[in-house]
Amino acid sequence: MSRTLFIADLHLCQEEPAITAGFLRFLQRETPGADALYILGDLFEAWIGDDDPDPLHQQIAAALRALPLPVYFIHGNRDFLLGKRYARASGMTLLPEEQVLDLYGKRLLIMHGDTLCTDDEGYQRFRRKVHQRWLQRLFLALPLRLRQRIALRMRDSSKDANSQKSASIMDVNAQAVIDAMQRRRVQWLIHGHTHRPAVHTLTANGQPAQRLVLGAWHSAGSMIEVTPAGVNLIHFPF
Ligand code: LP5
Ligand code: MN
Repeated sequence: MSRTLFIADLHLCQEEPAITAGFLRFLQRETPGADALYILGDLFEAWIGDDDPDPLHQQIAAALRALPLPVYFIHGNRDFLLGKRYARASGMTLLPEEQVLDLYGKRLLIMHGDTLCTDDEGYQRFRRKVHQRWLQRLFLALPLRLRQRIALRMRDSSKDANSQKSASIMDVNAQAVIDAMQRRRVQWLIHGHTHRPAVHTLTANGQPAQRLVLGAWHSAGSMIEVTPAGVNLIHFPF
């Protein structure tokens, strides 16, 4: 049967080998026979440049490249610097931050989800800054060790900032969701980022609509499967 798979927020890193093992097993088990795999950001815990010699990156690139189906990638807020070189090495196609898909007769909007968190003004300011092309070029030109130190500092500041923020500020803004779905004329939205896996029903374009949120891969896997029969959020052990 036709099926297309979506995942996000794996936050792969050396320190969490169980998640990497779970991901590699997921690829082996789920991708044969599927039409495509979409990775909606934060595949990696932090990305400081395609030239990072981290062996985990090579291992993941080799696993992705060997897959029998097309793999698409939308950047997350941790791996927005993942570039063309790594895309080529892993065989992934980089997509823009929002993409509309036509799947088995349904129009679906996919994105990482951070842009929907418009109540989090501190984050949106930070995002606008680090998405400036010139600043990214400057950062990528720094020595690797310095980039590692800066990323670590950013992670620490982010953890500090998050501990001061309410849970609702760090969730999506309801109007931002409706606006995005109306702008793209879709009744289906799939995203990650908030780590709050759920299927939400709402009204957009004057009609019933659904927003599916992928879970983070902390202690179990999370994926969405779209088939001609429907859209399912599925959790599974590593
Ligand atoms: O990531 P998470 O889950 O902790 O929180 C996110 C938002 N935070 C971020 C920041 C990332 O964690 C940092 C990733 C760094 C890796 C790449 C480095 C590349 C650098 C490139 C430079 C061009 O995304 C967090 C949200 C939360 O999601 C929920 O939506 O709230 O937002 C913040 O925490 C933003 C803060 O409000 C302010 C940002 C503090 C960073 C300050 C930078 C200081 C840098 C010092 C450098 C010398
Ligand atoms: Mn994220």
